[in-house]
Amino acid sequence: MNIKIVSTQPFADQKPGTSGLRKRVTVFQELHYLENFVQSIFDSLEGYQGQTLVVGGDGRYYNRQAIQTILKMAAANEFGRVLVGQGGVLSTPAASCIIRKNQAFGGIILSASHNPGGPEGDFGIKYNISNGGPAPEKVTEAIYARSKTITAYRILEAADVNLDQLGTSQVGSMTVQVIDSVTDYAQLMESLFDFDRIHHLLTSGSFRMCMDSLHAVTGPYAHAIFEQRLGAPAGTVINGIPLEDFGGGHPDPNLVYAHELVDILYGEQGPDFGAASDGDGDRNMILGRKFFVTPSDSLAIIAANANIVPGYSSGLAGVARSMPTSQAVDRVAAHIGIDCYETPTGWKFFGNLLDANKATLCGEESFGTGSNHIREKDGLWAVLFWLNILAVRQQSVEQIVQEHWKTYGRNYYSRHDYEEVDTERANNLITNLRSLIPTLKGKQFGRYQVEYSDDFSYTDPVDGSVSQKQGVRILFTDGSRIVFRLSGTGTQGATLRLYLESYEPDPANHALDPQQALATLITLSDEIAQIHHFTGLEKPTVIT
Ligand code: G16
Repeated sequence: MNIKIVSTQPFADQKPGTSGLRKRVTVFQELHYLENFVQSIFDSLEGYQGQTLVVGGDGRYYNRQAIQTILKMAAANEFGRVLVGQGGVLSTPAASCIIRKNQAFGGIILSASHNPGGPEGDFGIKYNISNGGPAPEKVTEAIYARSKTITAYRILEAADVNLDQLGTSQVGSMTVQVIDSVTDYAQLMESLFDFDRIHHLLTSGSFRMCMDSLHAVTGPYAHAIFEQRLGAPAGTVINGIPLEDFGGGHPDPNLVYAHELVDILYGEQGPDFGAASDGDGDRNMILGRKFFVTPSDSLAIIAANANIVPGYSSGLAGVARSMPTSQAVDRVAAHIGIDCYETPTGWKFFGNLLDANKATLCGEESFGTGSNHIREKDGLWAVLFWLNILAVRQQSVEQIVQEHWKTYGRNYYSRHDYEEVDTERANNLITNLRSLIPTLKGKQFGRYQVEYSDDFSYTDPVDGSVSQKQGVRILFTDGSRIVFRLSGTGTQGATLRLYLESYEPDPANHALDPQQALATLITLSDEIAQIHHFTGLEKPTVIT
């Protein structure tokens, strides 16, 4: 066994963002770049020798090469066993499921999520801890600190592992087990949902669905679960073959990038239900016939209907949402009489709440929903949850949402993104906003009066850790909100996110277009933050 100790120098830019380290593929291909980060991960962990590591990715370009490197480094760093998905593929939720099921020490997930792939696209790497969830900030900070001082990494000189062949082999004294990417995850789904009822719905002939996997990782999972297990006709899953560059598309399940699905659902004779998931399978978009369900509403509706879904019928311990996510779920929690937690953006902040059984369901405006079944958000889980609700309630998606609004009121919601803004200009905008915070309280802007404003800070109720500067929010006396923050997942310049929300209790006013309902707040946000002035952009690049 020949372990090489390779001398290296630190890279200054290996700070993990909202969800791991995301960079252009070309950056990861630089000499030692990937290796430095992987060794920094290992160096910030304790007691992993002889333990199990789970490795897999969303199948994007560079996935296979990176996995071969990681296997040799894991062996040289004395892991005992690695479980790797066949072909190097594991969706993020499946990786979380497999870490938990096998009581692994942790996992390395290779993905840049919804960012485009291919040689000129993005790549990413993140570490998940033994609960199956993204490493909390204290771990990501330790990795970053190590990446700034690293001088060498360890790698075994060994042949590549055949990732396509199921079975066990050795890399030095470490065992590598290539496992089926789908089986464990599909079994977990079957344990949570009423598959008989969903099967009946999908084979009744009166209900049609379309699932768009956007040529990303969920293709094999969706084929196995919806078509093979639940009986949906072949062709229900579209773009179901994963491609290294996602077919040139942008694997982001929203109205802009999942336009093929949107056209199908909004066309004549469209199906009853549509859904899409992202590059690594943790995000979801839910559509009815000619009807879009916002992620915030989806979370609220899932919470309100959990009692009719087997895995959740014994009640919810609580719910959690990221701060910029709309407050629709808060109303459901208040109605049921359970706690609702507000966390910073990033799934890692839900981990402690789920482990401590303070929350059962979690969700984010960024098309992410999930539960305590794993420690990642889960795209196909959300689709199955909706199918279970539809199978029991026998109503259309639109009817279910409208009844929900009638009961709880409607939280009009939209997010405006300003992408690829010059980083310094974006930072100036936020600095300027922060300086305005003390002056805003009580101020009147037309019909809106500021109730309070702050830069969101979160104290974790389980371990007491504090995360500051998580987004500038301006709350008005009528419950409306404007939130500004910079994305932590982009790879090019900065992305300014503007989140807008207003509450409408009266069903007579529930049929407005959100941009229309939020028009005054949109104007106001530019007045306060001077978005055009600072970003130089006339209008948002993406509206969701
Ligand atoms: C990641 C995080 C999410 C977050 C999203 C957007 O999702 O896991 O918690 O909401 O990024 O973050 P930002 O607003 O900082 O860009 P994913 O699906 O990209 O892994």
